Amino acid sequence: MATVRLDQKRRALVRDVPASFTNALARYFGTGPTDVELARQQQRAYIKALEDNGVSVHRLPADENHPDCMFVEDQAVVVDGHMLLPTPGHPSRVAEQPPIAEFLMAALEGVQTCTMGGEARMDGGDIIRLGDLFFVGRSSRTNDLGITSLRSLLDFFGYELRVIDIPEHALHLTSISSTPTDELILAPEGYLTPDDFGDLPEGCEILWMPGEEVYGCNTIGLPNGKVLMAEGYPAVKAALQARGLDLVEVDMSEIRAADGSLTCCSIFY
Ligand code: CIR
Repeated sequence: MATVRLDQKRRALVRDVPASFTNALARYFGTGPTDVELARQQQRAYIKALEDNGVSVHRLPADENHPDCMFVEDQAVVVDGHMLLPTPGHPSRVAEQPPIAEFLMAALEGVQTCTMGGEARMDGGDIIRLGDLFFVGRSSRTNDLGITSLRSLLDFFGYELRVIDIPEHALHLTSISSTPTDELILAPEGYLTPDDFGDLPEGCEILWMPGEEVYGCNTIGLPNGKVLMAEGYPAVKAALQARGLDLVEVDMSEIRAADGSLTCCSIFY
């Protein structure tokens, strides 16, 4: 999950891959997954990579009625122990939420939870966090009313929120960007521009990647200094290594085929 600071990434929730995964929504990175066993194998390697690097992972069972259920990031927004349960932007994904919400409410003792009403829509995958500064994508899944709900939560903490318009050829903000550390943003040329992010806090910078490595811009930084990244993105790899970061590469091919990136597959809480 992209809404917790690096030092808060100790526990992650994931959800198993259903046999119906071949029916997952797919419009951007692929034409849809075809091999459920391979997706499961890749998810196991992803979980192992998190566990090997100090994250305790809880697995929820798959929901066969919801082919996209493994993409838990979209279903809950956890910020400093508070939780916003968004109304997901795609109607087929709305009913994935209750077991995730139930688990997080039990795990986060005393958590303050807010929900969205009316026409507000948001996928958690539209949010990234750079220390105390947040960015939200206005996308085909996240609308202005959804952004207003998020702003109310962040105002409570005094955190700034900036809105970025997501180009039509991308799904979410996290599909094209991430913060591998609390000071770095990875972003692809041809999708985003420096103006989208505005002036960054002292010591922060954007690493611009070639557009063809857009998928590689989604990474997960961990408290032990390691960064999980997808296999096969040499420019991203070189840029992170040049910053002294230690990388753990995972094969995401079958998950990518359903437009899922690394962050989409977990919620840190
Ligand atoms: C969808 O279209 O909703 C899924 N197939 C992919 C969701 C990816 N989630 C994310 O970027 N946070």
